[in-house]
Amino acid sequence: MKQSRRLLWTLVPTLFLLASCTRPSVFDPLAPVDVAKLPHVVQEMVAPPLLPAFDQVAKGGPEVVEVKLTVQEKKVKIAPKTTIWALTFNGSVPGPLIVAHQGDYVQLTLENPSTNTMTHNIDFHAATGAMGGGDLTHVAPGQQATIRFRVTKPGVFVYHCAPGHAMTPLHVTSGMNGAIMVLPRGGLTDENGKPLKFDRAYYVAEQDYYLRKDDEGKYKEYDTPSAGFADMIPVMRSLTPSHLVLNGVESALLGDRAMLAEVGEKVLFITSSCNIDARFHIIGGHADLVWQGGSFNDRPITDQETWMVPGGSAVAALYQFREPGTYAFVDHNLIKADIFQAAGEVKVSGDWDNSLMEQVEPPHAIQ
Ligand SMILES: [Cu+2]
Repeated sequence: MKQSRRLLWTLVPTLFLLASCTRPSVFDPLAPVDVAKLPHVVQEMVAPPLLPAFDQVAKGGPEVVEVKLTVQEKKVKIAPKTTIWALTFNGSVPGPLIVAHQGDYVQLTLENPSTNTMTHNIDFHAATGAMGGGDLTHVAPGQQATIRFRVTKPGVFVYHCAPGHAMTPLHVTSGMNGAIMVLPRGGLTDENGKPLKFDRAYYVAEQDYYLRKDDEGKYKEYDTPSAGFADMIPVMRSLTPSHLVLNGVESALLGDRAMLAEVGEKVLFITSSCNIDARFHIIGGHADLVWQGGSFNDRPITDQETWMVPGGSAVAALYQFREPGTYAFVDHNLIKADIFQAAGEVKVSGDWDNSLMEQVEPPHAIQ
């Protein structure tokens, strides 16, 4: 009896020590850090739906991720008979997806070339203070500004131009919005808290435009970007977009521009809508995991048919494709998908699995 009690007293501290050693250390994204001593990495931006090169699991401690966004005011044909003055970050709608890890700093340079006509800025929903950086980045044509902010919350978040008052929705609905993904340093975890790797990732954003037709029923074109603003306001007041598309222009994600995947792959979709509510659905499958609200601090919900993206936010969803074929990627307000053009495609290659679905009889005359 005495011996077993002695053994117990020996074991208890050992077990306690072991437990404390195996417990994962909690990363404190607010812990003081000497920013001047952090390594810098330059992230080369790419146009959506693609993402820049990144590590799913951070290789070391926090770093400063340098990103440059150049404002481009440019004419873009968003539909067969509609050409607009798009206001863009780096020329694409949405702007490029930025990727960092929790606790990193994003050092963002916003450049507004002298060839542009308007003042722009950028508000990051992933940042804290100063209107998300918007107050510190108002740049007139010919100016640039740089901010550095710590990404303390892991998740997906939108960024957008926010010059103030009516200019904010005018710039956002002219294309000036994008998203940032802040990964946990140890990477994503599934619904059970277990480490999760994905094979590919795509960024898809819904874009609403508010354009006016002329007396002949044609969408008006303008000589300068701001010339159309007065016409946009009354259309905006109806809260009814004239155009709704995915990734800026009709057919941006259709046909030979469809997103690609292979059977068995886990694909992470970062979805956003900066202004209006969206509800995404991929026809012929299920989102195995959805980080509702966009926070990677929360456990993902499972097996969702459709996920909501409230205007002004981003949400991540993970799909494992189990059958080959072309999947329609839609806003499942089907009026948005099929009367407007808020639809894209994912083309999945691989072998068909009859155990999941099989055509028992092709369509034929009723007998
Ligand atoms: Cu702007």
